Amino acid sequence: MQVNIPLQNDLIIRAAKGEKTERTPVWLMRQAGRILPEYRAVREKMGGFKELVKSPEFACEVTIQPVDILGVDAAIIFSDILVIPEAMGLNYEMVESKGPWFEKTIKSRSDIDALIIAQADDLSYVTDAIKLTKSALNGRVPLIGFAGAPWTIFAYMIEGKGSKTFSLAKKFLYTNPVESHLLLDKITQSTINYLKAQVLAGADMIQIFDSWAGILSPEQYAQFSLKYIDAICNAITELPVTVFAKGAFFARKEMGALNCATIGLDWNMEIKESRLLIGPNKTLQGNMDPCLLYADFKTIKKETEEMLKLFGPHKHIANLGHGVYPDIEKDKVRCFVDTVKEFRF
Ligand code: 1CP
Repeated sequence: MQVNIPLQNDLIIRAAKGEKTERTPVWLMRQAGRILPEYRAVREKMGGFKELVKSPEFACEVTIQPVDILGVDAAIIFSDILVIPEAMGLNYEMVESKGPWFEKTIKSRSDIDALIIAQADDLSYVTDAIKLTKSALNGRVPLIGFAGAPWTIFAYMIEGKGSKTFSLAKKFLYTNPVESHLLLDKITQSTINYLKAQVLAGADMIQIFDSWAGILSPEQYAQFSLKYIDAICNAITELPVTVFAKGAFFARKEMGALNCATIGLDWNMEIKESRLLIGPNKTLQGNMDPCLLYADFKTIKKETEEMLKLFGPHKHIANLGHGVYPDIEKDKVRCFVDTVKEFRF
């Protein structure tokens, strides 16, 4: 059952809705796992990444770690975007220090026909983790649910692993456009079922990660990605949705027209220009260069304050422009978080 405890800190929700807030809220993409030794200790105990993702008690524990240790204004459920291909019929392995690997990939129309449309029940381990985490958070901060954007999921399903260029996935777009749309449509339907289940389980916000947006041309992006993100935004209207499309600087104007509350910016997207392109209505999230956190404390503080001033006092959720890198010291992350929390306009 959904836990209905009032939120003690709802800054992020209010900022996403465009309401005025006492200060700018802050969280970090990829804050759970990666940087915290406390995460690695739990992962060690579990034996592997997938075991961790599939056990709600441990997923709950590592989801809450950054709230306790870093003092962020939101938790993000510990899972991965690749649970969707798996639920549709493509099993993945998470290879130590290499990343994801799919034994089977999509090569033809019959491969696409063999995939199922994922239903809520296929991902009950994630919704169970959300319910448990909501109850354990006890209203301290909101819980963010998430999914990959259909194009980014498509890219892994065709490629079978990470890639710098995802040229196999792009080749499929050029050589099999009809089949590409069939697959993107199946992923979109699965993602909507999955996100609806996350909402029902108690997520307070949703983020869509289009990590490989930037490798498409503007025309391809409109046709093969934005169209499907638009369908998801039109289906998930119960709570604020954030769309983060890494590298899609060319689509900012179009993103301004999506039926979502917040647009995530990466660090290449100039803040004032993004506001002009996206328009006055959306909340913006981001967008510090993750590498700033390699700098000294004084520089981190100064640059973070500059960023806050450029975004202005409202309709901003502070974050990095992409996920925090695994080798960043946690005190540097804390410096970024504390600078945002102490800053007043
Ligand atoms: O060794 C480990 O413990 C595995 C490392 C790891 C972790 C901690 C992976 C493998 N996934 C995750 C969790 C994860 N992934 C979260 C949970 C919460 C958090 O970290 O805060 C989230 C939100 C994701 C999202 C995700 N997974 C994205 C989108 C965001 C982004 O960074 O662009 C992507 C592209 C993935 C795929 C993935 N999962 C893991 C890796 C190494 C990758 C990237 C593979 C590649 O190189 O393409």
